[in-house]
Amino acid sequence: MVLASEPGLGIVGQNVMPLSVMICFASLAAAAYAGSHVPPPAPYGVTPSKRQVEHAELETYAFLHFSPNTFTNREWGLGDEDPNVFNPDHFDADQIVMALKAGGMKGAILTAKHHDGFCLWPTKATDHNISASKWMDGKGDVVKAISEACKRHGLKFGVYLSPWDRNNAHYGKPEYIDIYRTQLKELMTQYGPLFEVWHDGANGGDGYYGGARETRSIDRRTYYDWPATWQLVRNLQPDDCIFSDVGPDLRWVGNEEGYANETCWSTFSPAGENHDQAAPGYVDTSVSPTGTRDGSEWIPAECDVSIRPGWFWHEAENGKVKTPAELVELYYKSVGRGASFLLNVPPNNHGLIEQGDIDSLKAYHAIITKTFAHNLAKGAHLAASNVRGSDGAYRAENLLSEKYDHYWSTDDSVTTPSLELKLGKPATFDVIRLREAIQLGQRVDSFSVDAMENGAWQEIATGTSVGSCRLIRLAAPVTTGQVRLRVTGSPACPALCGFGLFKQP
Ligand code: FUL
Repeated sequence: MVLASEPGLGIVGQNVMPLSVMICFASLAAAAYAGSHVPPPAPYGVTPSKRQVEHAELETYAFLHFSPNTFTNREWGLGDEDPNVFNPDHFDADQIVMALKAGGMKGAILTAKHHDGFCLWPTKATDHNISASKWMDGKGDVVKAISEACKRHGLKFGVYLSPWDRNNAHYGKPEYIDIYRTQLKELMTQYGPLFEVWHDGANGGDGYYGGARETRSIDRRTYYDWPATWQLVRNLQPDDCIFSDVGPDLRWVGNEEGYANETCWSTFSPAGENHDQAAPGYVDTSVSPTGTRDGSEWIPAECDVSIRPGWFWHEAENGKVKTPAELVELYYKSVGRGASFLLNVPPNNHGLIEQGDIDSLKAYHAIITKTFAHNLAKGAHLAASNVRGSDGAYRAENLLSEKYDHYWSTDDSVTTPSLELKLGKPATFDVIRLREAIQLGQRVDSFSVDAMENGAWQEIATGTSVGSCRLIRLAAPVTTGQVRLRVTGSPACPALCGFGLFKQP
């Protein structure tokens, strides 16, 4: 079988290459490269779906928290807000999306409905929606506007739909599940292809609830019948990744500060708070930042964080926007640990992104772009201790391909190989990047990188989990003409498709 790889297409990284990994997942395990007689390594453990591989390539994308809270200066609206409070006087979806794009964001996830229950689109499932506000004479649709702007500017679009609804009179009763699913169905069918749907674990408590003004709690494990609810997403948007505390496609990393654990597995065995069946809002979050080595499912971590202290815009926080250096740090601690980086950039009460946020995003993106613009390992002469079946299909040079379907691999019995790179002339670098061919599972347990210094190998870095991307920043720049990668632990022969040496500006 021929792997449908297109020349020049590969892992996106930050502005490194255009997107696309075209792999026939179903038959990959049994396939060999065209012209190769040596079968590829058998997948190790659980492997990602095509939609998960495509999602991993995005690396960074944005959250847009926008709701009545933007106008009432709250983080969690009670649900009794007058729809007329939602009144952005200069709403400009292009300005919002272009600001995200300037920050290198590859997609945007809009809070179509937050806990306060106000829907930013004219849903038929509740009157508490945008058509009840005077904004645009009740003809506005923020979901449509943002989704179309994303399309215009080449970003993917996704939605956050809060399961908790502090406005709805039926919340907590069976009727609400139909309402929630109707809303989900509308979002899945009216706004084009979605790349992610976000199901928050925050759920239940006090609220307006149609005037009852009481506290309502639900059984987080059973109330939504999540398998049936998610089937609806699968049926209507098969390429849409479903996020929740427990996946099924992406897991919450367990904190809202935007970082994963240094060792972070894309595999995860979700467990409930009492080590029983897990559900959104009911999960043992102590495992979430690390994942589970050899876990039962492929559910990589997503690191969500706001560019400001709050999720919603508050005038008082205009001076508290994260600095470019802080955002760069978060990039290394999320994307650089095999997770994705979901950065919230909330529109203000005019319906615009603040200039201070834009400045920070741009400067952050400029640093990341400059850092990864030039891979100093490109063009190196490579010598591997072993190549699978001595077959060119698995040659060492594939390590520099940045394409999942072009990887360096070894014989099944060789699990701790090494590879030397002769750079041609000495180069100075302070960032190392490694990638695994994740369609074959997460294989590598640990690795080391050495530099030739004064005629002897010196270990300059060690790491554990790799997955879609592993970045290591060195304490100080290293100058050398020879680098060595050693896989020091792997339960199966490794399959690596990316190695980079970079210099931070
Ligand atoms: C949390 C919510 O309660 C916050 O308001 C915010 O939406 C954040 C992303 O998720 O659980």
